[in-house]
Amino acid sequence: MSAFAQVAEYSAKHPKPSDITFEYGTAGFRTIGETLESTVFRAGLLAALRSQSKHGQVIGVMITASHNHERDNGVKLVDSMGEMLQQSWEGYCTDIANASSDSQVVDILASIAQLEGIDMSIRPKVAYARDTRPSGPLLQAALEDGLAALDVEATNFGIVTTPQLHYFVRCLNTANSPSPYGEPTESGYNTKYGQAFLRLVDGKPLPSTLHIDAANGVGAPQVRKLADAIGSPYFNIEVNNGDTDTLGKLNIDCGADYVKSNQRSPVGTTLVPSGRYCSFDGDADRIVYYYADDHGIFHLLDGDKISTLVATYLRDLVAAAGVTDLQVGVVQTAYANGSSTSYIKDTLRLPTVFAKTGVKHLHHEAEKMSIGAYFEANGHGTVLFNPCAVEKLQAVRPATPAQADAINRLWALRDLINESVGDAMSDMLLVETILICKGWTLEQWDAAYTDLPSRLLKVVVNDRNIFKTTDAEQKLTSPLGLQGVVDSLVAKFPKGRSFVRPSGTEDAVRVYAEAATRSDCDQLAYAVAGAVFDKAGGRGDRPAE
Ligand code: G16
Repeated sequence: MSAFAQVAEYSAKHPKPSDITFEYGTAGFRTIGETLESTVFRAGLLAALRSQSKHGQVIGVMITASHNHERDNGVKLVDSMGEMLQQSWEGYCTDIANASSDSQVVDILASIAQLEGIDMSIRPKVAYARDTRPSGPLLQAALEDGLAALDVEATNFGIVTTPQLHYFVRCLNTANSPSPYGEPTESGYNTKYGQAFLRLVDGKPLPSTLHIDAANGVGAPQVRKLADAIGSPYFNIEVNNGDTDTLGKLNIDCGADYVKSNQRSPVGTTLVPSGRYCSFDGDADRIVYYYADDHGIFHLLDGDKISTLVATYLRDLVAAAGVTDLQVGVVQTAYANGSSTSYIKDTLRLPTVFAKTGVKHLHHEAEKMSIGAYFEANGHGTVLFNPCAVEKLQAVRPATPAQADAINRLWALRDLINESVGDAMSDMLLVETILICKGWTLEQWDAAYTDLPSRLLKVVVNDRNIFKTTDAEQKLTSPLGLQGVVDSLVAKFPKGRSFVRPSGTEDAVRVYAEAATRSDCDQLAYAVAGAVFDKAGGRGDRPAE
């Protein structure tokens, strides 16, 4: 009997909407939740094939739309080391999602199996989870049909954060290796990261309460469990926007994306000078910090501030450990504030490279560095230790107690960091560790450099697919002539910089601008957004200050 014998029958239960073309974008498929049943079913089929192509290793499937509106949902595949799906498979995902009939679904599976030389006798293994969205149960049922159609050995991790699922996948696939990543359970996750945190902060002065805005998403229950597991005044938290039961609250006027884009505190949070605040996004893979100064002015500590803090700390520890030839580097995207890039290059004297938006792109660049810190300005990122760096650290024979301490701290930091993907909870513990060890307030952290004023806008257009970019998404090649308009607007403002790119997670075009003053920056951002609206089929209200 063919391995795909049952697929057509199951597929008939999840017909594809004829009027939608799906695309595996920045972070998998994302659109209105109810329209995604066929796509999630088919993602289950592909996850099975991917597992077989990896000789039966576990592949993850996460049902989430992260920072997007509650009515949206999405699905993405997690590769065997907990990283994002290998890019060469993204095309398969798009192809199968758009197959117009059940028999075409089967044909595409058969052709992938042949192209990839897959041994269909291997039993596939898939681990899956979802966030708190109302369309989650419907999509989960579709996924389970996809897994049943190919007789997958499936593990349901329930409602967890996206980075927790990435962690579980890595744990499952390294369980019998010389370096197991950890226990693939929520409590294993909390114990691993919690214990590493306590090892690093032990004996230091206690910090004040950290107020966490959980975007009314899955991060709320999970960070409470983490705090219970840590059970120490070193992690004294208060969770705001932690309501996952009331419909219509997820990511609304709160969460990391709202705080970063609007540069203001989330709903229900009144900032008190010297208070400490951070926001997760809806599936807790991003984090930003913020505070109010003595005049009540809001200050944001975004992904750039996190990467510079972390890179500085790692650079100093590597120097104290006396390891030669071990270079800390930083990966950024075009959204990185110009001041942060100058600070990394000129003050920290660390190498920095640019990648396209999407942590999958940054991750691959960071893998090339000895110790690579990658963060998008929106607060999505992590740190990677490359195997050569690990070997060099293992080879060091410390000559002094200070050197031994630095090496121990580097190992503990590695245990504290979720190397599979950007993770708000692990990143938060990392930032907390560094601040506690340095005895710093958020204001002291912020003092390293001053951001150029920046603005991020969204423009809704008839067809965002006409927008094509080059040069790490900093220049438009289509629509023809629009880049020239952007360049002429940028030239009018001192320290001006602006770029336009289509979102891969929302039906919109993003406009970023920065300039020497707030007023110049806003003028530039709205002028570019207006040009996009006028010249590329803007819909709804024309962007205006
Ligand atoms: C996802 C990706 C991020 C990306 C963001 C926005 O975040 O994982 O790497 O920066 O989307 O992407 P775009 O500008 O293409 O819409 P999340 O937190 O929504 O998963």
